[in-house]
Amino acid sequence: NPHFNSPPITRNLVGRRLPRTEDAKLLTGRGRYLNDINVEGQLHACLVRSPAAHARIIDIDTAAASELPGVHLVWTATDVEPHCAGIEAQYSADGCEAMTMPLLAKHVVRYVGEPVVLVLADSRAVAEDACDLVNLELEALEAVLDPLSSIKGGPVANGERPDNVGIRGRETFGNIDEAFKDAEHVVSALFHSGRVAAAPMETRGCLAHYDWADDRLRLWASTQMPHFLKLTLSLNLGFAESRCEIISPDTGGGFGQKAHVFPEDLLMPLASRHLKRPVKWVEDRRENLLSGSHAHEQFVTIQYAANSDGKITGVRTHALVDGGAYHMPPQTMAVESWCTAAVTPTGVYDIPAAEYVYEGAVTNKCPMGAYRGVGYMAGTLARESLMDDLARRLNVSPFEVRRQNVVKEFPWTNPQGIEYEEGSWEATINTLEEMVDYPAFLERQAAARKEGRYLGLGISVFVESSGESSGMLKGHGIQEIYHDTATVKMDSTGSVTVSVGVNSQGQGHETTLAQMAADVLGIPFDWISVDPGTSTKNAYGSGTIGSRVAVIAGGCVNRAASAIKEKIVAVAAHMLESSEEDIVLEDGVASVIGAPDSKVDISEVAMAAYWDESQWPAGFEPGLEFTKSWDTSRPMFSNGGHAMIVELDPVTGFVTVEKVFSVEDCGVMINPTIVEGQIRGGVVQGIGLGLFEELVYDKSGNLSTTSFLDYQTPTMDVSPTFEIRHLETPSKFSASGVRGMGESGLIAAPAAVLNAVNDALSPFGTALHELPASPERVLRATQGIDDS
Ligand code: MCN
Ligand code: SMO
Repeated sequence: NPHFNSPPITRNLVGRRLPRTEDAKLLTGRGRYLNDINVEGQLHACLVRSPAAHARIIDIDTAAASELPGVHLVWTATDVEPHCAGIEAQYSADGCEAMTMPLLAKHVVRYVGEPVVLVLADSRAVAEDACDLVNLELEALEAVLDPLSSIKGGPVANGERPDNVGIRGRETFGNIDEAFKDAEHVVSALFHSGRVAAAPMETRGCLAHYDWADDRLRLWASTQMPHFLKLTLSLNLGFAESRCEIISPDTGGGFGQKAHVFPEDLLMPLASRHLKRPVKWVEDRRENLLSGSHAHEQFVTIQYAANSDGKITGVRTHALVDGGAYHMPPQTMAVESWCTAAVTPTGVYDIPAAEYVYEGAVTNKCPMGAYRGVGYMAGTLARESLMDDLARRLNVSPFEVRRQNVVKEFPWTNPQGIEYEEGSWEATINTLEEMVDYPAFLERQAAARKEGRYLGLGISVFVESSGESSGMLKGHGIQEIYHDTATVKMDSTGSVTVSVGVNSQGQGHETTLAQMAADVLGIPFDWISVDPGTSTKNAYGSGTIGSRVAVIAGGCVNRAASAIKEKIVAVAAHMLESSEEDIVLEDGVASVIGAPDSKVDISEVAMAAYWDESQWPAGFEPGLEFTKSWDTSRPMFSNGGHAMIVELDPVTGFVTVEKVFSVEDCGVMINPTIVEGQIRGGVVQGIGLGLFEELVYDKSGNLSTTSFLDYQTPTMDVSPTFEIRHLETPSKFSASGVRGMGESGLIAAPAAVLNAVNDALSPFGTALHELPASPERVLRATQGIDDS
């Protein structure tokens, strides 16, 4: 695939704050979500889920459930296994061992919430009642719950990995031992980020309709990876890919959770084929919190070696993820510890030597999946919080220690050999310092302390690899191919349809991809409608993950639209009796440079391109439609940072975020309003991780946080005010110079929260190294109890 060597188009709509096309529909309640879709004759599914963390299945008595009026099917593993033995997952990072997740547990259950029995009935209520009538006879096995001890061996959580290791690896770059031997200062800490859930507002679900008359399967699914889901279905269930269509309706958030393939996604098509009836499954919040995949829990030990000036000479990172009972397909538990260790340790800093270890512990808990900033969040938390520990040790400001270590010259190659083309890394630190007015803050903080009020300032800067691509993965030694296509079609009246292979969960692609296409084609915005990957009959794609749509789908759209542009220019040149080089397309009009009266509407050119043979240049093929693919040739990085001011209440331990200052550099912004929405949303989720959210298992492996009463997500009442500034370093390697940014808020905000809390705690002489910084933990810290 070609590079984009320079921004190939004039910017007109790209960069504008256009209101989102999709909002009129979504904000007036006219969105069509999965649960709004019904097919005549559909049955409703409910699953019996394991009540035990680890147990042998002695017997499953389904007789009473089967006899309940309205029940059509009751399946256990024995019924399902002949069709599909489970979903195997293995990531191509070194030391990642394959594991298979069964569709329904057979012989043994391995976490509370694991699917055991599938019931289909006339309504969800009847299906739930039938589930209550299923009698599971279980014999308890020892539940393996502590990742720190399980990774060393002992009782086994899942017989497929007798050593409890899902992934393990180590790498060394540069002379790390020497760096630590010669160090003047060594700082180190263990950071624990709590187990959380992505908790999208719309829970998981799918509706399978197997049409036996023409042997076709249609699956409506709330997913971020429709094409991958289709492939998985066809490979595992024996559906030809051509007989299978995935339709993704409007989606109420995914945030990484819907970037998986779940057992339920395969069970519903299987059951639909078996009964020759449509089957619908929509989970409730309890199921979503129990088994919708968990996220971000890691134990990261990090060490810096620094010389007497505070220049860091080496970094050691050990990242351990509590991976749960299986690899979550397809990305596995590698998404956390491997990603943290391999991608985050040097960040924006010029550190010549690095060593890292990554480990994934298999435990009897819900499997670890993706959630916005996957792997990056825990790594950034460790790197940026230890940076503040170093600043305290050296008695310099958090801005100063970062400025001293930040990379100042580009291109920069980190010790692992990853090249960063360009970034505004130092400018980010300076801009944040200016935005918070640091000297003024210090005065305000000192004055407040005299009144018994505890203010804190925390900062955190990041570099985010965005535009997930084959090039990015190859840079990290991973041999997985990502690629997408887009189809752009201008019809004979000039209106345009853009189809991409990636669907939206709320990111605003219908707006931003139209802005990009409009600029290439020189037509008004409202001539374009974007069909955001609603059916897999459209273009092909690797999913809305890794902040890749602006870069990758945008690149595909640019290439397909550019091919149409060439044909429009050819016909327009013919119509205007000019040469192609002299034709410009702007505002829906094709005109000749230097001869403004020589012009024709692009809609007329389009009509001619289809229906007027007399206007076709020699060899012209009629029609204006192209499908093009694109993938970046190399990793694509954006950068930025956040500063937060918090106030800590020493009586309740409650921390309030007063204000957030964000700096973002995602190259050229397609739509600054959308970019800012992404920052605000991600940062508020980061405040949730930083202060409130935690999934808690009790001593027997039961999840005690199964509703929004006990799992506390952030809401408007804790959302702070924001001040956002943009820096703009266009990429030379993407269409329009864009870089991705959809995860940046959540990548870096939790570190800023912890740093701010620790700054507020400094008069108490303690610092927290654990998230969330909940009121209990903060109060203990004010009493001088150091948990770490
Ligand atoms: N954008 C832009 N200019 C840029 C870069 C991006 O205007 N230079 C716009 C894009 O066109 C897009 C949005 O910002 O409308 C995010 O773009 P991008 O960074 O390419 O990320 P993706 O579109 O690939 O979205 C995925 C990303 C991920 S990985 C998670 S997780 C996440 C996130 O998006 N999940 C979300 N943001 C989310 N937002 C909502 N509302 N819901 C989710 O589930
Ligand atoms: S966690 Mo985002 O779906 O890469």
